[in-house]
Amino acid sequence: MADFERLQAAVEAGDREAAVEITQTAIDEGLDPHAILEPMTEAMGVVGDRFSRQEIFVPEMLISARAMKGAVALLEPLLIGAGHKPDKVAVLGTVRGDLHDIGKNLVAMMLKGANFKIIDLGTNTSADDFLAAAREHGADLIGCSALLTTTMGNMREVIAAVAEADDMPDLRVIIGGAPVTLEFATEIGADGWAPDAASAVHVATAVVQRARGERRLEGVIHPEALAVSA
Ligand code: B1M
Repeated sequence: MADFERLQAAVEAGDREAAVEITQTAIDEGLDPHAILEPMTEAMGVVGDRFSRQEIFVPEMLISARAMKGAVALLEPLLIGAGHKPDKVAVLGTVRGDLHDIGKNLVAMMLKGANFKIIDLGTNTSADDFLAAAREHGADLIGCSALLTTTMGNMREVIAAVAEADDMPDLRVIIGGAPVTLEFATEIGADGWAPDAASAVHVATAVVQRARGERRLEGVIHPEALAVSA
């Protein structure tokens, strides 16, 4: 039987092989992929706390990230689901100066499952790169991720660049990442904000629907606003 405590411990210890093996067992048992993700996300929180207390350093954070990525790769087809028929395009990336990509990758997988075609620009993405990719692929949406308090400010550059690009009037921007709040999203003029990958799907979809005139919603779209308006 899949042991979630062992899965969390494996990711904390950076034991990729064990994380992959336990994840495969959980998949074979038919467990919900979102439930399988939980102990891994929990593990990254523990790793971050240990880093803050200087009990571990960057290399240990990195091997935990690799263990989680190895296991998440197995979950990808389940998170995306069958019958994927893209009818919206999103350009995703972690902002300039930031190398964290696990959360952004989860957002990408879940948006694919909600029929978004994803153009993933990876990490350390400049405003110019976001814009060029949006133009090239006729994107409906840009999704920016940031995990550092020192890089979340770079989301402003993306929003300013989109506002200046008068050839893409329907292009919208949603933002997220651990330090990014609704208050910050409001302050910088984002179209949507989501605290996690699952709610990013609802927010992204609603933002595109509003841009297409299919839905009326005021202000920054966020999960609570959607619950109220549903
Ligand atoms: Co870094 N790191 N790190 N790190 N790292 C954090 C973020 C930190 C909180 C650790 C800590 O001190 N407790 C801290 C930031 C402090 C701060 O700014 N407030 C930190 C630091 C300081 C650093 C360095 C500066 C360390 C150094 O060099 N001295 C350095 C910076 C490098 C850089 O980016 N320029 C650094 C480096 C790294 C590694 C490269 C070693 C590695 C990243 C590997 C990788 O991603 N490939 C790493 C890791 C692994 C972490 C922690 C431990 C885990 C991050 C993670 O993957 N979480 C992290 C501690 C923590 O998060 N508690 C930490 C799991 C993931 C599923 O969650 O990414 O939050 P998350 O994504 C969530 C939501 O935020 C949301 O949905 C996701 C899923 O539900 N979400 C979105 C994310 N993007 C979204 C976009 C959306 C919507 C929702 O719309 C578009």
